[in-house]
Amino acid sequence: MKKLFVPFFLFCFIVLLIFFNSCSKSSPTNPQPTNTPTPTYTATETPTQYPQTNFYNFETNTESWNAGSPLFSMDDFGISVAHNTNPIYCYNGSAGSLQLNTDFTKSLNLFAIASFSFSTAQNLEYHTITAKFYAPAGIVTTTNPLTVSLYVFLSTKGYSYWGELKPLTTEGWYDLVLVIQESPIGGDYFQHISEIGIVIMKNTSSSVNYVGPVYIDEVAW
Ligand SMILES: [Ca+2]
Repeated sequence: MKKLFVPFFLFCFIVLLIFFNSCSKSSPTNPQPTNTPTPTYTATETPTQYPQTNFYNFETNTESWNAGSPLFSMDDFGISVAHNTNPIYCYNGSAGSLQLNTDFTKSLNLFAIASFSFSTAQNLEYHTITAKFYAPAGIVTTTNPLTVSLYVFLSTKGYSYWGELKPLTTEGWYDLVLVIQESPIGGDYFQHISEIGIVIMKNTSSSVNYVGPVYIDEVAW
């Protein structure tokens, strides 16, 4: 039964991603006055982003990050997390990083996730989530590359919100960013985040058949 959750979960993510991409495209922009010498109104100020005060550096352990999501474990798919101390894969000379062991050889394995689940839902409106991600040589390609992104998830709504999908085309470190503004119209979703994570996606036409680790470090928000 567990295997049924993977395509379903993936499908939900993709549907929600498309929905919120479409929402972002319809966001209003401030018109530029062209012939009015004195503005008659003051535009709404851009809300201030909160400073990043939460840090996961993985210096001594995995800091309660998991493979998969609280909704499902990825253990059955050969995907797991471990603590890495090889300095090559620790960002900026730090002592540790999070190792996510992936397996993209199986037909059902179209993604791999490392996540952190909050014991109580968090208000992440106006927070910026950042992370460092290391792609080893074996997982990169320029043809139909895998992508990596940060995401946040609300288990109570079954709702996810993703950052930019970065294609894994070169070996090395990637900067991941997810800027969270106000919640979508009619909701306070971003005030009740239950999980954050990093997801690696593979499309079905990709020829990448990688089995091995990727690395995550310096997650902050
Ligand atoms: Ca570190």
